[in-house]
Amino acid sequence: MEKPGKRSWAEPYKIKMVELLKMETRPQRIKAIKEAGYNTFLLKSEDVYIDLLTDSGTSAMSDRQWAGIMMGDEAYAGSRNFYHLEKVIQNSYGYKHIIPTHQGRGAENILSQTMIKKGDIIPGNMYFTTTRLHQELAGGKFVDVIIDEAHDPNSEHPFKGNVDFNKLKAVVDKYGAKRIPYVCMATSVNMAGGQPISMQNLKELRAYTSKLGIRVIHDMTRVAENAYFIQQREKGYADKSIREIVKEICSYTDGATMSAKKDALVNIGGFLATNEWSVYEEARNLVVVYEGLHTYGGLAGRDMEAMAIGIGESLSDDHIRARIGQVEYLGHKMMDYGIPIVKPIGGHGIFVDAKAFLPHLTQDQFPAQTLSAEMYIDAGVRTMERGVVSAGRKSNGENYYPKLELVRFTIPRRVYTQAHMDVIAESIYSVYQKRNRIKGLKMVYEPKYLRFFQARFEKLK
Ligand code: PLI
Repeated sequence: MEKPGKRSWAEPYKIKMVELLKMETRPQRIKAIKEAGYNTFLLKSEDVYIDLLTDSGTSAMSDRQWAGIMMGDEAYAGSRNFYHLEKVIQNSYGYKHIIPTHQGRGAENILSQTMIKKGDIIPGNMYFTTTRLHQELAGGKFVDVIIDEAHDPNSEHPFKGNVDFNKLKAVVDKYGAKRIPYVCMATSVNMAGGQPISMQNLKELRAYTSKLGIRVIHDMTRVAENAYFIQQREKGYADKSIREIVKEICSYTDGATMSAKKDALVNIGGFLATNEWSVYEEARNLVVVYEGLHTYGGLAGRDMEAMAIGIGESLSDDHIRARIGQVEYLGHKMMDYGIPIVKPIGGHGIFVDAKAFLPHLTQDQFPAQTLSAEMYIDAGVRTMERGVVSAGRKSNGENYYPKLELVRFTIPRRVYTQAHMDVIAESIYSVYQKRNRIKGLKMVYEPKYLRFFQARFEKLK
């Protein structure tokens, strides 16, 4: 028998409970996606076989987290679980003041209302849908200052989440530092394909903004995944733990918004963090208007306990290695089949380049939306459009036309097995083989905000 070459890794957990899946027939799936207006957000979950819509709130909690759920202190004020969560966030991330929120966008709303005035400019390393909308609703304007490579699916730049200082300086020169309340810096940039920012770039960002008196606010939704890429790719970090790297990242920022539904391994929850007392005071005042008292912020005590425990688990090196290892396994399988994907492989999913996959469709025929629907029809795999539909419209009504027209195959944490990854790769290969015959879509219903969630489409004849 041949000796193994590179040794395999395996998940650092075993399975104690399973959730049974149902697989519909192809005609049933064709009917279901038509009824859903060719929008995977409008499918019923029970009609889905493998659900890669998002990694948000879809991860499997550990036995310890479930035990924490039983330890919920459901007091209206001053729940023991809040103080536990506060301590874990302060120790793990280093931020001083914490306000829990029901999820990430709750924190974005409060942050935007606290910091942004009408006419303000918020530079950021690529937009995120809910983040930008809250900035706009508060009267601000988002300006993209990410490096050009982030918009190129084929660029192999190891840190596509980096800020381009020429772009940032141009924004400062044009508008003046006084109109910039903060730079919105995301770790593991979602819309670029889960791409990391380097520690070096972040240090330079800190030095540059400090001189001008501009804050850095951290969208830390997937900070542990970013830390993994720093550990693997950046000089000087190979021997540092994920925990140490995460803490260093946070130390170069003034505050953060967090959707704990991703990295932190819970089904619901988020928080706003700040090192400034005055920001905390204002935000603490607003949270009671939108979320709930500042010691629960829209969460049950048990949710805060699960989050406190999940944060600890998310910072384990073994966890992150297996999590990103699984994403990379799927990515390499797709590349072996010749599928055009965003490179390098990102942290939370595989992003397929729909423009390259369906080159005969124009962006107005929604290639990514189309491919996402086709993936569901082929094998019941639910994915998400991240292209022109997600990008939405500018305040003047014009469509944003993003360079990236992607379908995201998002991998929930600790949920699916390697065999599921094989099924997904085989399914996309089968769709790829008949790509020339795939027709595009037209939008027949468009909601005003975040249209990708509820828009409806029909097949072009
Ligand atoms: O979905 P929320 O409200 O808990 O979080 C909003 C949010 C903020 N920032 C980033 C980078 C996100 O990825 C994010 C939510 N992302 C979702 C739902 C996703 O499917 O990627």
